[in-house]
Amino acid sequence: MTISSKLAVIGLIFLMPACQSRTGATIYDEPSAITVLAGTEGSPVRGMVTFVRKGGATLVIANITGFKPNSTHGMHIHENGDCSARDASSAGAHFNPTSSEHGAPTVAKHHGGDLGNVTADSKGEVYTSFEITDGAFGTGPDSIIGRSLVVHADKDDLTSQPGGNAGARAACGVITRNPDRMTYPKAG
Ligand SMILES: [Cu+2]
Ligand SMILES: [Zn+2]
Repeated sequence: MTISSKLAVIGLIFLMPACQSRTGATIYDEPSAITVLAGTEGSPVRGMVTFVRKGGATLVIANITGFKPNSTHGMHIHENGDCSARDASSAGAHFNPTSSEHGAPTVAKHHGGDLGNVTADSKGEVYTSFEITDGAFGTGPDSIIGRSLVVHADKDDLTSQPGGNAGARAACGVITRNPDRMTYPKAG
């Protein structure tokens, strides 16, 4: 992304009073959570991911840069809201409130924090949104607030235990409530 297009995106955030999502609901009216991803030591990966509750599902909106072109990366919610370690090992294991096995978010057996993979475009950037059935924003044991989001150096094979063999942690961010309902408009 060029600097001018970045400024345009930032401008949009503040100038669009109530962006309509594709389903017609106003995303700012829904409970929302957000994380700012910072690269682990030596990693240029960074970004912002928002989570918006939509009925029984959670819309995940990911804007991440710094990957190699056309590469695929596992993304998970991890149990500890702690990205302080240089390799983000402090984030702990996958968030797993139901004591399940690791898997794809679309199959029955998966960790509550399993978000599958994101794929970077030719510029190494990810602009995507998708829905998951997990992602409560409350204070119960299934709440993602106070957990962390981790993107990995490698692809999640969606099968290997306990973490999909997704490799090193490329970036990490603590998930917090999003009282300002801030989000990026979906690109593309
Ligand atoms: Cu992970
Ligand atoms: Zn998992």
